[in-house]
Amino acid sequence: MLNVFRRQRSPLTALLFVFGLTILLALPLLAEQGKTGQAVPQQAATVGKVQVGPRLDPAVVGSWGAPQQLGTIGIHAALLHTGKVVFWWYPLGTGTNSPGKLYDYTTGAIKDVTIPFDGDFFCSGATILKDGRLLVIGGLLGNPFPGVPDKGISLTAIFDPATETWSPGPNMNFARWYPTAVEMSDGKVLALTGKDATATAIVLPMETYDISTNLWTTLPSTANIGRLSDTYLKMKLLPSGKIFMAGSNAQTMVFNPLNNRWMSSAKLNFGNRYHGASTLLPGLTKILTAGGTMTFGGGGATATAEVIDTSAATPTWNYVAPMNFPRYNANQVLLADGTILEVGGAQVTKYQSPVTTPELYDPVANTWTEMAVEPNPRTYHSTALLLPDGTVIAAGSDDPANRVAGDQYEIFSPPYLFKGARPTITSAPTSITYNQKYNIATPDAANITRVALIRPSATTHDNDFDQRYVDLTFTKGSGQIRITSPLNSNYAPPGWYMLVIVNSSGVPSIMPFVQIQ
Ligand SMILES: [Cu+2]
Repeated sequence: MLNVFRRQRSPLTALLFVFGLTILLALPLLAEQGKTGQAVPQQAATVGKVQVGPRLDPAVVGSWGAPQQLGTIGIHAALLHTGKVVFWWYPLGTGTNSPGKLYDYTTGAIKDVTIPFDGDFFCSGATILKDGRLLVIGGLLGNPFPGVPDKGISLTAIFDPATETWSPGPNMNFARWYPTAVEMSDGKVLALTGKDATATAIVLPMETYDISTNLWTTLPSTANIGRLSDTYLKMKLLPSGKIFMAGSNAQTMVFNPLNNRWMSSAKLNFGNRYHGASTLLPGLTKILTAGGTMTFGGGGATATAEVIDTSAATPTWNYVAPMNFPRYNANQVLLADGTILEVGGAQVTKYQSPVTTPELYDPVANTWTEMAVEPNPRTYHSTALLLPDGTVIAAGSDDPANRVAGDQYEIFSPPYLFKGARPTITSAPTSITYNQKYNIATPDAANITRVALIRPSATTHDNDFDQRYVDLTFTKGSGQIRITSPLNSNYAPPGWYMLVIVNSSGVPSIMPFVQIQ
Protein backbone atom coordinates (compact mmCIF):
# COMPACT_ATOMS: atom_id res chain seq x y z
CA MET A 1 0.00 0.00 0.00
CA LEU A 2 1.18 3.42 -0.78
CA ASN A 3 1.72 5.50 2.26
CA VAL A 4 -0.33 8.49 1.30
CA PHE A 5 1.46 10.57 3.88
CA ARG A 6 4.88 10.05 2.43
CA ARG A 7 5.22 13.44 0.84
CA GLN A 8 2.82 15.28 2.99
CA ARG A 9 4.20 18.71 3.68
CA SER A 10 1.07 20.39 4.93
CA PRO A 11 1.01 22.84 7.85
CA LEU A 12 -0.43 19.95 9.81
CA THR A 13 3.04 18.43 10.00
CA ALA A 14 4.08 20.52 12.94
CA LEU A 15 0.86 19.76 14.74
CA LEU A 16 1.30 16.04 14.09
CA PHE A 17 4.84 16.26 15.39
CA VAL A 18 3.63 17.81 18.63
CA PHE A 19 0.96 15.15 18.87
CA GLY A 20 3.57 12.41 18.40
CA LEU A 21 5.82 14.01 20.98
CA THR A 22 2.95 14.13 23.42
CA ILE A 23 2.35 10.42 22.97
CA LEU A 24 6.03 9.72 23.47
CA LEU A 25 6.18 11.76 26.62
CA ALA A 26 3.10 9.99 27.90
CA LEU A 27 4.53 6.53 27.27
CA PRO A 28 6.53 6.16 30.49
CA LEU A 29 3.44 7.19 32.44
CA LEU A 30 1.30 4.68 30.63
CA ALA A 31 3.92 2.00 31.08
CA GLU A 32 4.01 2.80 34.79
CA GLN A 33 0.31 2.15 34.97
CA GLY A 34 1.07 -1.29 33.66
CA LYS A 35 3.33 -2.29 36.48
CA THR A 36 0.60 -4.07 38.34
CA GLY A 37 1.80 -7.53 37.47
CA GLN A 38 -1.25 -8.26 35.36
CA ALA A 39 -0.77 -10.00 32.05
CA VAL A 40 -2.74 -8.49 29.20
CA PRO A 41 -5.76 -10.59 28.28
CA GLN A 42 -6.07 -11.91 24.76
CA GLN A 43 -7.66 -9.63 22.20
CA ALA A 44 -6.64 -6.57 24.22
CA ALA A 45 -7.12 -4.46 21.16
CA THR A 46 -8.63 -1.20 22.27
CA VAL A 47 -7.54 1.63 20.06
CA GLY A 48 -4.89 3.70 21.78
CA LYS A 49 -4.42 1.26 24.63
CA VAL A 50 -0.82 0.58 25.58
CA GLN A 51 -0.31 -3.07 26.33
CA VAL A 52 1.55 -3.71 29.51
CA GLY A 53 2.66 -7.33 29.34
CA PRO A 54 3.53 -9.49 32.29
CA ARG A 55 5.98 -8.07 34.78
CA LEU A 56 8.47 -10.86 34.97
CA ASP A 57 12.11 -11.73 35.11
CA PRO A 58 14.08 -10.77 31.97
CA ALA A 59 15.14 -14.43 31.84
CA VAL A 60 11.48 -15.02 30.94
CA VAL A 61 10.41 -11.90 29.02
CA GLY A 62 13.70 -10.36 27.88
CA SER A 63 14.46 -6.67 28.12
CA TRP A 64 14.37 -3.58 25.90
CA GLY A 65 17.00 -0.89 25.85
CA ALA A 66 15.95 2.76 25.73
CA PRO A 67 15.11 4.17 22.28
CA GLN A 68 18.06 5.70 20.45
CA GLN A 69 18.20 8.15 17.60
CA LEU A 70 18.63 6.59 14.16
CA GLY A 71 17.86 9.75 12.26
CA THR A 72 15.90 7.96 9.58
CA ILE A 73 12.89 5.70 9.33
CA GLY A 74 14.06 2.10 9.12
CA ILE A 75 11.56 0.91 6.52
CA HIS A 76 14.18 -1.34 4.94
CA ALA A 77 17.00 -2.99 6.87
CA ALA A 78 19.76 -5.47 6.09
CA LEU A 79 22.55 -6.97 8.18
CA LEU A 80 25.91 -7.05 6.42
CA HIS A 81 28.75 -9.47 7.17
CA THR A 82 30.72 -6.59 8.63
CA GLY A 83 28.14 -6.69 11.43
CA LYS A 84 26.72 -3.34 10.39
CA VAL A 85 23.09 -2.72 9.52
CA VAL A 86 22.11 -0.62 6.52
CA PHE A 87 18.74 1.14 6.59
CA TRP A 88 17.12 3.03 3.72
CA TRP A 89 13.80 4.70 2.98
CA TYR A 90 12.08 7.15 0.65
CA PRO A 91 13.30 10.57 -0.53
CA LEU A 92 12.06 13.49 1.48
CA GLY A 93 10.09 16.38 0.07
CA THR A 94 11.09 17.02 -3.51
CA GLY A 95 14.34 15.07 -3.13
CA THR A 96 15.14 12.26 -5.56
CA ASN A 97 17.70 10.35 -3.51
CA SER A 98 16.77 7.69 -0.98
CA PRO A 99 18.29 8.43 2.44
CA GLY A 100 20.28 5.67 4.09
CA LYS A 101 22.02 5.07 7.41
CA LEU A 102 24.67 2.55 8.39
CA TYR A 103 24.47 1.43 12.01
CA ASP A 104 27.34 -0.19 13.89
CA TYR A 105 25.88 -2.10 16.81
CA THR A 106 29.27 -2.51 18.49
CA THR A 107 29.75 1.24 18.92
CA GLY A 108 26.31 2.71 18.26
CA ALA A 109 27.88 4.83 15.53
CA ILE A 110 25.58 5.88 12.69
CA LYS A 111 26.97 6.93 9.33
CA ASP A 112 24.99 8.61 6.57
CA VAL A 113 24.88 6.40 3.47
CA THR A 114 22.27 8.22 1.42
CA ILE A 115 22.02 6.61 -2.00
CA PRO A 116 24.01 9.04 -4.16
CA PHE A 117 22.00 8.65 -7.37
CA ASP A 118 18.38 9.20 -8.33
CA GLY A 119 15.99 6.50 -7.30
CA ASP A 120 13.19 6.05 -4.85
CA PHE A 121 13.93 2.65 -3.33
CA PHE A 122 10.78 2.80 -1.26
CA CYS A 123 8.97 -0.50 -0.89
CA SER A 124 11.78 -2.22 -2.77
CA GLY A 125 12.91 -5.82 -2.48
CA ALA A 126 16.31 -6.79 -1.13
CA THR A 127 18.58 -9.76 -0.73
CA ILE A 128 22.22 -10.22 0.15
CA LEU A 129 24.29 -11.49 -2.76
CA LYS A 130 26.59 -14.47 -2.35
CA ASP A 131 29.63 -12.17 -2.20
CA GLY A 132 28.11 -10.22 0.69
CA ARG A 133 26.96 -7.14 -1.18
CA LEU A 134 23.37 -6.03 -0.74
CA LEU A 135 21.10 -5.95 -3.80
CA VAL A 136 18.06 -3.65 -3.68
CA ILE A 137 15.50 -3.98 -6.48
CA GLY A 138 12.69 -1.74 -7.62
CA GLY A 139 10.71 0.86 -5.80
CA LEU A 140 8.52 3.76 -6.68
CA LEU A 141 8.75 6.87 -8.75
CA GLY A 142 6.22 8.74 -6.72
CA ASN A 143 4.62 11.80 -8.19
CA PRO A 144 3.94 14.67 -5.82
CA PHE A 145 1.45 16.26 -8.20
CA PRO A 146 -2.20 15.36 -7.64
CA GLY A 147 -3.73 13.34 -10.46
CA VAL A 148 -0.39 12.34 -11.96
CA PRO A 149 0.15 8.61 -11.46
CA ASP A 150 3.01 7.03 -9.57
CA LYS A 151 5.31 4.61 -11.39
CA GLY A 152 7.04 1.41 -10.40
CA ILE A 153 10.75 1.44 -11.27
CA SER A 154 13.17 -1.10 -12.71
CA LEU A 155 16.21 0.45 -11.00
CA THR A 156 18.46 -1.55 -8.72
CA ALA A 157 21.14 -0.47 -6.26
CA ILE A 158 24.03 -2.38 -4.72
CA PHE A 159 25.66 -1.61 -1.37
CA ASP A 160 29.22 -2.79 -0.89
CA PRO A 161 30.04 -3.48 2.79
CA ALA A 162 33.78 -3.16 2.07
CA THR A 163 33.62 0.41 0.81
CA GLU A 164 30.31 1.29 2.48
CA THR A 165 29.11 2.86 -0.72
CA TRP A 166 26.19 2.42 -3.10
CA SER A 167 26.45 1.91 -6.84
CA PRO A 168 23.72 1.51 -9.45
CA GLY A 169 23.01 -2.10 -10.39
CA PRO A 170 21.66 -3.21 -13.76
CA ASN A 171 18.05 -2.35 -14.44
CA MET A 172 15.57 -5.19 -14.22
CA ASN A 173 13.59 -6.04 -17.33
CA PHE A 174 10.43 -4.97 -15.50
CA ALA A 175 9.49 -2.15 -13.20
CA ARG A 176 8.55 -3.55 -9.81
CA TRP A 177 7.14 -1.87 -6.72
CA TYR A 178 6.76 -4.20 -3.70
CA PRO A 179 8.75 -7.03 -5.31
CA THR A 180 10.15 -10.18 -3.78
CA ALA A 181 13.87 -10.87 -4.07
CA VAL A 182 15.16 -14.25 -2.94
CA GLU A 183 18.44 -16.06 -3.47
CA MET A 184 18.12 -19.43 -5.18
CA SER A 185 20.41 -22.36 -4.49
CA ASP A 186 22.57 -21.55 -7.53
CA GLY A 187 23.33 -18.12 -6.11
CA LYS A 188 21.16 -16.28 -8.63
CA VAL A 189 18.54 -13.86 -7.34
CA LEU A 190 14.93 -14.50 -8.27
CA ALA A 191 12.80 -11.36 -8.64
CA LEU A 192 9.05 -11.62 -8.88
CA THR A 193 5.76 -9.83 -8.36
CA GLY A 194 5.45 -6.14 -7.56
CA LYS A 195 3.36 -3.42 -9.13
CA ASP A 196 4.25 -2.44 -12.69
CA ALA A 197 5.38 0.80 -14.31
CA THR A 198 1.96 2.31 -13.71
CA ALA A 199 2.17 1.23 -10.06
CA THR A 200 -1.16 -0.55 -10.47
CA ALA A 201 -1.09 -4.02 -12.06
CA ILE A 202 0.95 -6.98 -10.80
CA VAL A 203 3.99 -7.88 -12.91
CA LEU A 204 3.51 -11.48 -14.04
CA PRO A 205 6.92 -12.45 -15.51
CA MET A 206 9.74 -13.48 -13.22
CA GLU A 207 13.41 -12.75 -13.81
CA THR A 208 16.76 -13.74 -12.36
CA TYR A 209 19.95 -11.80 -11.66
CA ASP A 210 23.27 -13.52 -12.28
CA ILE A 211 26.08 -11.99 -10.26
CA SER A 212 28.73 -13.37 -12.64
CA THR A 213 27.30 -11.66 -15.74
CA ASN A 214 25.64 -8.75 -13.93
CA LEU A 215 22.55 -9.31 -16.09
CA TRP A 216 18.83 -9.88 -15.58
CA THR A 217 17.16 -12.68 -17.56
CA THR A 218 13.40 -13.01 -17.93
CA LEU A 219 12.21 -16.56 -17.25
CA PRO A 220 9.95 -18.43 -19.73
CA SER A 221 6.28 -17.55 -19.50
CA THR A 222 5.59 -20.90 -17.79
CA ALA A 223 7.11 -19.22 -14.73
CA ASN A 224 4.67 -16.31 -14.77
CA ILE A 225 2.76 -15.78 -11.57
CA GLY A 226 -1.05 -15.59 -11.42
CA ARG A 227 -2.83 -12.33 -12.06
CA LEU A 228 -4.38 -12.33 -8.61
CA SER A 229 -1.08 -12.84 -6.81
CA ASP A 230 -0.17 -10.53 -3.99
CA THR A 231 2.90 -8.29 -3.94
CA TYR A 232 5.86 -9.34 -1.74
CA LEU A 233 5.09 -13.04 -2.27
CA LYS A 234 6.53 -14.96 0.65
CA MET A 235 9.12 -17.19 -1.02
CA LYS A 236 11.15 -19.76 0.97
CA LEU A 237 13.94 -21.90 -0.48
CA LEU A 238 13.44 -25.55 0.51
CA PRO A 239 16.03 -28.37 0.75
CA SER A 240 14.51 -29.77 -2.45
CA GLY A 241 15.70 -26.66 -4.31
CA LYS A 242 12.11 -25.67 -4.93
CA ILE A 243 10.87 -22.35 -3.61
CA PHE A 244 7.67 -22.33 -1.59
CA MET A 245 5.27 -19.39 -1.81
CA ALA A 246 3.61 -19.17 1.61
CA GLY A 247 1.15 -16.34 0.95
CA SER A 248 -0.29 -13.85 1.28
CA ASN A 249 -2.74 -15.57 -1.09
CA ALA A 250 -4.69 -18.41 0.53
CA GLN A 251 -3.64 -20.74 -2.28
CA THR A 252 0.00 -21.44 -1.54
CA MET A 253 2.25 -22.66 -4.34
CA VAL A 254 5.69 -24.09 -4.98
CA PHE A 255 8.03 -23.04 -7.81
CA ASN A 256 10.49 -25.41 -9.40
CA PRO A 257 13.42 -23.47 -10.90
CA LEU A 258 14.58 -26.57 -12.81
CA ASN A 259 11.56 -26.57 -15.12
CA ASN A 260 10.25 -23.04 -14.48
CA ARG A 261 6.84 -24.28 -13.40
CA TRP A 262 4.55 -23.69 -10.44
CA MET A 263 2.55 -26.36 -8.65
CA SER A 264 -0.37 -25.73 -6.32
CA SER A 265 0.17 -26.69 -2.71
CA ALA A 266 -2.30 -26.47 0.17
CA LYS A 267 -4.61 -23.58 1.00
CA LEU A 268 -4.20 -21.56 4.15
CA ASN A 269 -7.02 -22.42 6.56
CA PHE A 270 -7.46 -18.76 7.43
CA GLY A 271 -7.81 -17.64 3.82
CA ASN A 272 -5.84 -14.77 2.34
CA ARG A 273 -3.46 -13.62 5.05
CA TYR A 274 -2.41 -10.12 4.00
CA HIS A 275 0.38 -8.45 5.93
CA GLY A 276 1.03 -11.59 7.97
CA ALA A 277 4.58 -12.67 8.70
CA SER A 278 6.03 -16.04 7.79
CA THR A 279 9.26 -17.88 8.52
CA LEU A 280 11.00 -21.01 7.33
CA LEU A 281 11.49 -22.86 10.62
CA PRO A 282 14.71 -24.58 11.73
CA GLY A 283 14.82 -27.96 10.02
CA LEU A 284 14.05 -26.09 6.79
CA THR A 285 10.93 -28.03 5.79
CA LYS A 286 8.25 -26.41 7.96
CA ILE A 287 6.94 -22.89 7.45
CA LEU A 288 5.18 -20.80 10.10
CA THR A 289 2.74 -18.04 9.21
CA ALA A 290 1.07 -15.92 11.88
CA GLY A 291 -1.19 -12.92 12.04
CA GLY A 292 -2.38 -10.92 9.07
CA THR A 293 -5.79 -9.93 7.85
CA MET A 294 -8.18 -11.08 5.14
CA THR A 295 -8.79 -7.43 4.27
CA PHE A 296 -5.93 -6.06 2.22
CA GLY A 297 -6.54 -2.51 3.36
CA GLY A 298 -6.39 -3.49 7.02
CA GLY A 299 -8.68 -4.22 9.94
CA GLY A 300 -9.66 -7.66 11.15
CA ALA A 301 -6.27 -8.65 12.48
CA THR A 302 -5.96 -12.31 13.40
CA ALA A 303 -3.98 -13.98 16.16
CA THR A 304 -4.08 -17.33 14.39
CA ALA A 305 -0.97 -19.15 13.24
CA GLU A 306 -0.47 -22.06 10.85
CA VAL A 307 2.36 -24.39 9.97
CA ILE A 308 2.88 -26.50 6.85
CA ASP A 309 5.29 -29.40 6.64
CA THR A 310 6.49 -29.25 3.05
CA SER A 311 8.20 -32.64 3.39
CA ALA A 312 4.89 -34.46 3.93
CA ALA A 313 3.52 -36.61 1.11
CA THR A 314 0.57 -34.23 0.86
CA PRO A 315 1.49 -31.03 2.67
CA THR A 316 -1.34 -29.25 4.51
CA TRP A 317 -1.52 -26.09 6.57
CA ASN A 318 -2.50 -26.84 10.15
CA TYR A 319 -3.42 -24.36 12.83
CA VAL A 320 -0.94 -24.24 15.68
CA ALA A 321 -1.20 -22.30 18.95
CA PRO A 322 -2.46 -18.77 18.27
CA MET A 323 -0.59 -15.68 19.34
CA ASN A 324 -1.80 -13.81 22.41
CA PHE A 325 -2.44 -10.73 20.27
CA PRO A 326 -4.02 -10.37 16.84
CA ARG A 327 -1.70 -8.32 14.65
CA TYR A 328 -0.54 -7.58 11.13
CA ASN A 329 2.47 -5.79 9.70
CA ALA A 330 4.54 -7.43 12.42
CA ASN A 331 8.05 -8.81 11.94
CA GLN A 332 9.21 -12.36 12.63
CA VAL A 333 12.83 -12.75 13.63
CA LEU A 334 14.60 -16.11 13.86
CA LEU A 335 16.61 -15.86 17.06
CA ALA A 336 19.97 -17.42 17.86
CA ASP A 337 18.37 -20.40 19.61
CA GLY A 338 15.93 -21.23 16.81
CA THR A 339 12.89 -19.60 18.41
CA ILE A 340 10.93 -16.89 16.59
CA LEU A 341 10.29 -13.39 17.88
CA GLU A 342 7.06 -11.81 16.63
CA VAL A 343 7.50 -8.10 17.17
CA GLY A 344 5.43 -5.05 16.33
CA GLY A 345 2.35 -4.79 14.17
CA ALA A 346 -1.03 -3.18 14.61
CA GLN A 347 -4.65 -4.27 14.79
CA VAL A 348 -7.02 -1.72 13.31
CA THR A 349 -5.27 0.38 10.68
CA LYS A 350 -1.71 0.62 9.50
CA TYR A 351 -0.69 2.57 12.55
CA GLN A 352 -3.57 2.49 15.01
CA SER A 353 -3.76 0.17 18.01
CA PRO A 354 -0.15 -0.95 17.81
CA VAL A 355 0.79 -4.20 19.48
CA THR A 356 3.79 -3.36 21.61
CA THR A 357 3.98 -6.74 23.32
CA PRO A 358 6.30 -9.03 21.34
CA GLU A 359 5.79 -12.76 21.55
CA LEU A 360 8.29 -15.58 21.41
CA TYR A 361 7.27 -18.71 19.49
CA ASP A 362 8.89 -21.98 20.44
CA PRO A 363 8.36 -24.25 17.43
CA VAL A 364 9.16 -27.39 19.44
CA ALA A 365 6.80 -26.70 22.34
CA ASN A 366 4.28 -24.85 20.10
CA THR A 367 3.92 -22.01 22.59
CA TRP A 368 3.79 -18.22 22.35
CA THR A 369 5.20 -16.32 25.32
CA GLU A 370 4.62 -12.62 25.86
CA MET A 371 7.80 -10.60 26.06
CA ALA A 372 8.59 -7.27 27.69
CA VAL A 373 6.70 -4.32 26.18
CA GLU A 374 8.56 -2.42 23.48
CA PRO A 375 9.03 1.28 24.28
CA ASN A 376 7.95 2.40 20.81
CA PRO A 377 5.13 1.23 18.54
CA ARG A 378 6.48 -0.48 15.40
CA THR A 379 3.67 -0.88 12.92
CA TYR A 380 3.47 -0.44 9.14
CA HIS A 381 6.87 0.03 7.48
CA SER A 382 8.81 -1.28 10.46
CA THR A 383 11.74 -3.68 10.57
CA ALA A 384 13.43 -5.98 13.08
CA LEU A 385 16.47 -8.19 12.69
CA LEU A 386 18.89 -10.37 14.65
CA LEU A 387 22.31 -8.88 15.38
CA PRO A 388 25.51 -10.94 15.72
CA ASP A 389 25.45 -10.53 19.51
CA GLY A 390 22.07 -12.26 19.74
CA THR A 391 20.05 -9.11 20.33
CA VAL A 392 17.35 -7.76 18.00
CA ILE A 393 17.22 -4.25 16.58
CA ALA A 394 13.74 -2.89 15.89
CA ALA A 395 13.15 0.27 13.87
CA GLY A 396 10.86 1.95 11.41
CA SER A 397 7.15 2.68 11.18
CA ASP A 398 6.33 5.83 9.27
CA ASP A 399 3.29 6.87 11.22
CA PRO A 400 3.11 10.60 10.42
CA ALA A 401 1.67 11.15 13.89
CA ASN A 402 4.72 9.66 15.56
CA ARG A 403 7.85 10.72 13.71
CA VAL A 404 9.71 10.72 17.02
CA ALA A 405 9.40 6.94 17.25
CA GLY A 406 9.93 6.61 13.51
CA ASP A 407 13.36 8.18 13.71
CA GLN A 408 14.45 5.94 16.58
CA TYR A 409 15.47 2.33 17.08
CA GLU A 410 15.63 0.12 20.13
CA ILE A 411 17.42 -3.10 21.01
CA PHE A 412 15.76 -6.18 22.50
CA SER A 413 17.75 -8.62 24.58
CA PRO A 414 15.93 -11.98 24.41
CA PRO A 415 15.51 -14.11 27.54
CA TYR A 416 18.48 -16.29 26.57
CA LEU A 417 20.84 -13.43 27.42
CA PHE A 418 19.75 -13.60 31.08
CA LYS A 419 20.32 -17.32 31.64
CA GLY A 420 23.96 -17.47 32.55
CA ALA A 421 27.37 -17.21 30.94
CA ARG A 422 27.55 -17.37 27.17
CA PRO A 423 29.55 -20.04 25.40
CA THR A 424 32.39 -18.57 23.38
CA ILE A 425 33.85 -19.33 19.98
CA THR A 426 37.60 -18.70 20.14
CA SER A 427 38.24 -19.55 16.51
CA ALA A 428 36.24 -20.67 13.51
CA PRO A 429 36.80 -20.81 9.78
CA THR A 430 35.73 -17.73 7.83
CA SER A 431 35.17 -19.62 4.60
CA ILE A 432 33.69 -23.07 4.13
CA THR A 433 32.29 -25.22 1.37
CA TYR A 434 29.50 -27.81 1.35
CA ASN A 435 29.42 -31.18 3.12
CA GLN A 436 32.85 -30.91 4.72
CA LYS A 437 34.07 -31.13 8.30
CA TYR A 438 35.53 -28.15 10.15
CA ASN A 439 36.76 -27.49 13.67
CA ILE A 440 35.44 -24.73 15.88
CA ALA A 441 37.53 -23.93 18.94
CA THR A 442 35.56 -23.35 22.13
CA PRO A 443 36.32 -23.89 25.80
CA ASP A 444 32.64 -24.78 26.21
CA ALA A 445 32.59 -27.80 23.89
CA ALA A 446 31.32 -30.25 26.50
CA ASN A 447 28.22 -28.16 27.13
CA ILE A 448 27.23 -27.37 23.53
CA THR A 449 23.90 -28.80 22.39
CA ARG A 450 23.27 -26.97 19.12
CA VAL A 451 25.31 -25.47 16.29
CA ALA A 452 23.77 -23.56 13.41
CA LEU A 453 24.32 -21.13 10.58
CA ILE A 454 21.93 -18.16 10.53
CA ARG A 455 21.44 -16.17 7.36
CA PRO A 456 21.65 -12.41 8.00
CA SER A 457 18.40 -10.58 7.40
CA ALA A 458 17.33 -8.32 4.58
CA THR A 459 13.87 -7.30 5.68
CA THR A 460 10.95 -4.97 5.05
CA HIS A 461 7.14 -4.99 5.30
CA ASP A 462 7.00 -8.08 7.57
CA ASN A 463 9.05 -10.02 5.02
CA ASP A 464 12.49 -11.56 5.25
CA PHE A 465 12.54 -13.89 2.27
CA ASP A 466 15.98 -15.41 2.86
CA GLN A 467 15.82 -15.78 6.62
CA ARG A 468 16.91 -19.30 7.61
CA TYR A 469 18.37 -21.23 10.55
CA VAL A 470 20.50 -24.09 9.32
CA ASP A 471 21.24 -26.65 12.04
CA LEU A 472 24.57 -28.43 11.68
CA THR A 473 25.53 -31.89 12.88
CA PHE A 474 28.62 -31.94 15.06
CA THR A 475 30.79 -34.02 17.35
CA LYS A 476 32.53 -32.83 20.51
CA GLY A 477 36.24 -32.99 21.22
CA SER A 478 38.50 -31.46 23.82
CA GLY A 479 38.32 -27.70 23.44
CA GLN A 480 36.63 -27.98 20.09
CA ILE A 481 33.60 -29.14 18.21
CA ARG A 482 33.72 -30.60 14.75
CA ILE A 483 30.90 -29.57 12.45
CA THR A 484 29.69 -30.92 9.15
CA SER A 485 28.80 -28.07 6.81
CA PRO A 486 25.42 -28.04 5.01
CA LEU A 487 24.92 -30.87 2.54
CA ASN A 488 24.41 -28.58 -0.44
CA SER A 489 23.27 -25.12 -1.46
CA ASN A 490 19.59 -26.02 -1.22
CA TYR A 491 20.06 -26.10 2.55
CA ALA A 492 22.15 -22.94 2.63
CA PRO A 493 22.44 -20.88 -0.56
CA PRO A 494 25.93 -19.41 -1.00
CA GLY A 495 26.78 -16.35 1.02
CA TRP A 496 27.65 -15.12 4.49
CA TYR A 497 26.09 -16.62 7.61
CA MET A 498 26.38 -16.13 11.35
CA LEU A 499 27.78 -19.17 13.16
CA VAL A 500 26.20 -19.88 16.54
CA ILE A 501 26.84 -22.43 19.25
CA VAL A 502 24.17 -22.87 21.93
CA ASN A 503 24.70 -24.47 25.35
CA SER A 504 22.47 -26.75 27.39
CA SER A 505 20.87 -23.73 29.10
CA GLY A 506 19.79 -22.42 25.71
CA VAL A 507 22.35 -19.61 25.80
CA PRO A 508 23.91 -18.72 22.43
CA SER A 509 27.41 -17.49 21.70
CA ILE A 510 28.26 -14.25 19.98
CA MET A 511 28.17 -15.16 16.30
CA PRO A 512 31.11 -14.70 13.93
CA PHE A 513 30.43 -14.57 10.19
CA VAL A 514 31.41 -17.41 7.88
CA GLN A 515 31.08 -17.50 4.11
CA ILE A 516 29.82 -20.65 2.45
CA GLN A 517 30.53 -21.14 -1.22
CU1 LIG B 1 5.45 0.11 1.64
